[in-house]
This record gives sequence, C-alpha cells and structure tokens, in this order.
Amino acid sequence: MMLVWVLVLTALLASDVAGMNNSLELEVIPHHVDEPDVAERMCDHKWVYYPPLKSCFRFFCDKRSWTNAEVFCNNRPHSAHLTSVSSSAHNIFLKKMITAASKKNPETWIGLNDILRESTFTWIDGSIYTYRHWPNGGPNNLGNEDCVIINDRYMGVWNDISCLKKAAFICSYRRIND
Ligand SMILES: [Ca+2]
Ligand SMILES: [Ca+2]
Repeated sequence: MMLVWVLVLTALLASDVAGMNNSLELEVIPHHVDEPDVAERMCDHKWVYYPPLKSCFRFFCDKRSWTNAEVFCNNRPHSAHLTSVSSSAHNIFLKKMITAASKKNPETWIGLNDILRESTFTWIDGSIYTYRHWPNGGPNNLGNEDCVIINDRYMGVWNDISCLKKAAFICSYRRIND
C-alpha cells in the first residue's frame, strides 16, 4: 500500500512540474515578438531608427573636423554620411538624440556645407536642401564659414562655422531593404 502511495505522489509531483514548465514556456514565448527585438532589426546596434525616413542615426561625441567626421561616417557599415535634416520634426528628433546621448547640447556637425560654392548649400548625402533652421541673420559666413552645426547657442538652431573646427557629429544611413 505504501508503495502505491509513493508512486501516486511521484506521479502527481511529476505532472505538477510538467505543468509549471508548460506555463513558463507560454510566458516566455511573447517576449520573442517584443518591441526591442523589432527595433534591433531596424538598425545596427546603438543606431537609432527614425521611421519617417526609414533611416538610422547615431551621435558620436568625439570631436572631429567636418571632413574627418564625414570620412568617419563613410567608414561605418552601410557607408553612412553626416546626417541631413529634412523637416522640423527631424530636426527635433536629432536634437533630442544629442541630448539623450550626451546629457548636454554640444555643437554637432550635420552634413550641410557650402564648400564648393559660397552661399550655395548642399547636403553631403545628396538630399535636396529645402528645410532650413537658421537663426535670424544666418548663415553669416563670418571669416569664411562653410560647414554647419546644429545646437548653436539656441538648442536645435544651425550655424555655419569653420570646417576646421572640431565638433561632435551625427552619422546616418538609409536602410537598404526599405
Ligand atoms: Ca560659407
Ligand atoms: Ca556663422
């Protein structure tokens, strides 16, 4: 009789454990379709996805000249460029990304420049230059300034400064499959 009880108890325990395992598996499965995994598929690690442009962006805090920053971006995966800025919402997105990454609002290179022809601004990634966020009186080319930073004294506002100055910068690349 004792032996029967032991067998029954063992069987009950085994079914309990099996039941627990099943419920654990059920709880684990939803995590595989969770947001972080989807976001990681959108961009490389540490790059931030911006859905309206289907592009990825990353802020780099080490200071470089404008040209060195662009070459640095080119050497990233996907042949990135210094970022262009296409709209007010995009400008705000970039400004927030800088603040989140640096905890400050440092002057940060974007891809806009008038290196080839004074006062004719172009984006280094080939985007069309339509949106702009200059302050009153800008760009002023003060002492020959041909490269553009975001976050002048006023957060998010642009300024043309000497391309040889060193600043933080933002690289971006468009997702190929989109
Ligand atoms: Ca200029
Ligand atoms: Ca200026």
